Amino acid sequence: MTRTLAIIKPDAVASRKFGAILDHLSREGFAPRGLKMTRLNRAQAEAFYGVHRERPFFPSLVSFMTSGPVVVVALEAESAVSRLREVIGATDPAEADEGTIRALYAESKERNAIHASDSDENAVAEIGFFFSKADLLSL
Ligand code: FUP
Repeated sequence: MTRTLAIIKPDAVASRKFGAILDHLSREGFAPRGLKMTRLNRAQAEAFYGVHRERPFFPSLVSFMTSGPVVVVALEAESAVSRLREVIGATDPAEADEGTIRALYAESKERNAIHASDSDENAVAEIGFFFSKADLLSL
């Protein structure tokens, strides 16, 4: 078993789709190990997406990610990182495979419902960004 981090983004929380997304993750075999609702401040959003700092979409992305609450969940599964990337689909929902979370719930390439870690190394860092060891529990 390995771990990954998902963030259900402000679009999906505001539109009350986060429950359906958590259920989708559960049905796909991901076990929650840490879960919280929080609102990112500007410094947190800029740090979390720091790799994109020079990209033209960065200011808009930070503004969106700080626009309302998110639901952050540390998930455990076999090959959790690659499995979750499959389950969420392509960044742009118009390009996401049918039945993926972004195809089902995302509004646009920016307002795309969910974030998922893209490597095991980033998963460890991103889980640590939101959760202390004591926050991570087994069911
Ligand atoms: P992903 O790993 O699928 O979340 O995609 P990226 O790491 O490439 O991008 C991170 C976030 O930046 C996306 F979820 C949405 C946003 N983004 C845009 O708004 N426009 C773009 O052209 C690319 C990414």
